[in-house]
Amino acid sequence: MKNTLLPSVLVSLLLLVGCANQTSTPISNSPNIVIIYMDDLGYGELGAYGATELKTPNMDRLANGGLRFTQGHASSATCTPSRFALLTGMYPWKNKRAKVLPGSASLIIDTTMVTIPKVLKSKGYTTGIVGKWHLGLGSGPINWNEPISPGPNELGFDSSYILAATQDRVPTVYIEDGLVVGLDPLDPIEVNYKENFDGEPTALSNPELLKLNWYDGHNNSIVNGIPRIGFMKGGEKAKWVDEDMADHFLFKAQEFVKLNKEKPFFLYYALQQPHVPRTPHPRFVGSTTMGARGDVIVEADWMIGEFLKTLEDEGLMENTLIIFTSDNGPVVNDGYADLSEELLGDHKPAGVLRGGKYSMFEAGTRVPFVTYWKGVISPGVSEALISQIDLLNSLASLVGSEQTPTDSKNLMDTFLGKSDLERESIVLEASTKTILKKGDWVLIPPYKGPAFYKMVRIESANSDAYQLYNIKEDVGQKNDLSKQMPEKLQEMIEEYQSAVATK
Ligand code: NG6
Ligand code: CA
Repeated sequence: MKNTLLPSVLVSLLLLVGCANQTSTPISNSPNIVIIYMDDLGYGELGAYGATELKTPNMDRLANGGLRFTQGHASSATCTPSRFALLTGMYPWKNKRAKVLPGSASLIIDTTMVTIPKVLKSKGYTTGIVGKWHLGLGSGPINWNEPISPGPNELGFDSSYILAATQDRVPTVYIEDGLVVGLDPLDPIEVNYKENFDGEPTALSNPELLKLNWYDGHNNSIVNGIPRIGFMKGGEKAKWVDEDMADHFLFKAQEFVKLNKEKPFFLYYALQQPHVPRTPHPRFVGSTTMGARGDVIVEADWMIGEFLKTLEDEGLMENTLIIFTSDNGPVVNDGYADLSEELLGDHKPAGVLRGGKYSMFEAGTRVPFVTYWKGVISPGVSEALISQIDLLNSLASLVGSEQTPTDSKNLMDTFLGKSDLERESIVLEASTKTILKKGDWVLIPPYKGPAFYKMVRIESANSDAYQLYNIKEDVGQKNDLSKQMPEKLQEMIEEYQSAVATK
């Protein structure tokens, strides 16, 4: 039976219950669920979030046709920890291994842990991931020429089509259900993050082979003329074509939907844009005046539009909850000389917020966050403080599964726009440091380190003293109130200490 068709008796019954409670149309408790997860997309990059220099009609369609959260947070200002928290509902700072990982890292989620795909699978969902993983693979040194396990398929995903770490880290191959796609057994893959393989070109030894220059780091193996982090040998036929990656993932995401449309499905569609290296397909090159970074955002927007068309063509729009968000805040120069900084113009990736990727300031974790469900979620804006960490128990509640005792709060009614319930507070992480956000207040404890990350040109928020901000009155975090408001400061310090003590 098609999951959009409920037996008519059940429908009438549900309608009756709905009327008795004077609520709107009753909702299905097993809609398809899609998480569209961007990589490094900032709070200010969507038209719907105030961007004027970039056109994002498809992301805006979700944001304006759904519920647009103005205080939706990733759990961390970098990728791996945010993705860990998204899937497990656990604060990433509780897992020492939840740090930006090399491509050779082993899996950092214990296979006994509860995850979103496991919860949904237990309720009959078919579950899949397409796109960026970055949570490690295997349980020791990885042999890329044999089935690689454990990975997403051991954490509740029925199918997986992933890039292991990041687009800038080796191995630069796709992995489907634990197997490198297109691998020629006569040309095995070797990966090393410490030293190069004899005679293999690197960005330092053979700069003439580069079509894109490195700015910081990124000077190891060269693949497709792009220098990467880490060394790789072999696997020639299996290597991805960077410019085709977005189309490739879109195709896989569409294929997953078409294959699984008869039963409820969960798809984690983790796009690689606008993370470095930014490699727009030629048809998107020059689609903005901002160079590669702007062009890949437009490219990603187009992909999302095509993906939505597939849901429409398959008649699934009214029965699919879409969650759109990003793993951390924006960065313009993240280690490649791709002119994104020079060509940025008036675009403000972080919008009105201070900081960016890696930063403890608001733009590190406050990201675009939208819930969209045609006919069920009324278009609107919510100022509720929510986090991606809350999706685990919220989705569990939606599908009638039990709550997991973890850091995830059931805010499903808020995600559906039926309530203003929000988190009372949240501990956010940036580059292994933690801060507290509670109500209108943000406390940033003292941390050693540069106040400004020179290479990426982002303010870290490191300081010798506590900082206190009222983000309702001062969203740009310009006025540190720690000296003016000693009592509030003390209260927040105590809250922070007790929040990080509860392991
Ligand atoms: C940094 C990389 C950066 C990016 C980041 C991870 C350098 C100089 N910088 O170490 O380019 O890959 O790691 O980004 O190598 S994340 O979004 O996956 O967290
Ligand atoms: Ca990221």
